[in-house]
Amino acid sequence: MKTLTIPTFLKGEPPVLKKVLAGIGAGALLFGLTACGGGDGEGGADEGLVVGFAQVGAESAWRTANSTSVQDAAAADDRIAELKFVDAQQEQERQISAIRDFITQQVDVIVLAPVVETGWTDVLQEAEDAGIPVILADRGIEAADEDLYTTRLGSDFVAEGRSAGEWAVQTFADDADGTKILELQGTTGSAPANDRNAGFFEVLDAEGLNYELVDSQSGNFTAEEGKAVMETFITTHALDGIDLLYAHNDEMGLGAIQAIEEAGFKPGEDIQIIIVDGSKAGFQAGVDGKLNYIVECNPVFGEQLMDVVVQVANGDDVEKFTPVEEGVFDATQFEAELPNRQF
Ligand code: GYE
Repeated sequence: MKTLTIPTFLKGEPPVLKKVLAGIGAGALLFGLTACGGGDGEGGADEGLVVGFAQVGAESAWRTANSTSVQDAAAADDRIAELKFVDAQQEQERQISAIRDFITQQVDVIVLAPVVETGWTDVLQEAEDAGIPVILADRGIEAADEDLYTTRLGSDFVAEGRSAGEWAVQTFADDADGTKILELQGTTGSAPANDRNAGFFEVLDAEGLNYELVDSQSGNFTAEEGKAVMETFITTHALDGIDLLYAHNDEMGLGAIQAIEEAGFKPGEDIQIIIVDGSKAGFQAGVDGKLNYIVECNPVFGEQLMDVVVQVANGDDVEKFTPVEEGVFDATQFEAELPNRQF
């Protein structure tokens, strides 16, 4: 891979210009640029892009599939010289230091999957000051910072929440004494937790469903915490009379299913369950009759992301948001769909 030392007066320039300037051979030497090594051995501007990716962590099957998709796509893509991959273990601080390292290393493009929505202003401003474009992959950030990234490629989490809400309304419309709901939220402050909650209750309220949100807690998108929160729900509220569990991802839903079974109840029957993601394990639980509805969230967008990286590095116009296509699945579809799942 190529290491570049960029003079301060070039730091505000777009990456393409930096690359072109870096490739001017003798001129580059005059300006004090040094280039050594080389991804594909061609040297200069043809070497390919160096991309820094600050990933959330490895909290779920979705996340692992997403990391694999991005890493495989980068490795197979001649336009990419190197992907610097950082697993932030679900900690924003680690993502902030990863971005600062990417800036120091003068990567061409930074890809960030922000663990939470807020707290990005300073570090994204630093990237902008260094002339390095930032692409959000998967999760979004607060609207106030929308000028500090170029584009986001990922899911429409509000739409996912609405899909879950529409199924709940159809399923419980005739429940005269009111539908009692438990919610297992994703990581507090994350875009998918905020939006999956908002879209779901927006539909329930708009459709006038008679419901009560009995409890709502974060299980941090992990099976372990999902199970622990479900155990607390069972201790606090018992399960008799609870109609529906809405889990913001597969892992928390699968953890909750264990807790429900250990308490002597039948998941999918005594309490209906919605999950979001749609991993193999999630679909298998559906085939086994342990959950009732799956809202798909698609992590396999590595190749699409590489196209966006190249467009952004070239300074092309890109949409501010590109949604990934996703479906929904009920009990009649679980078995047929299971073999199609990629993660
Ligand atoms: O649903 C969950 C993961 O941000 C869409 O993060 C992603 C979510 C996904 O931990 O399983």
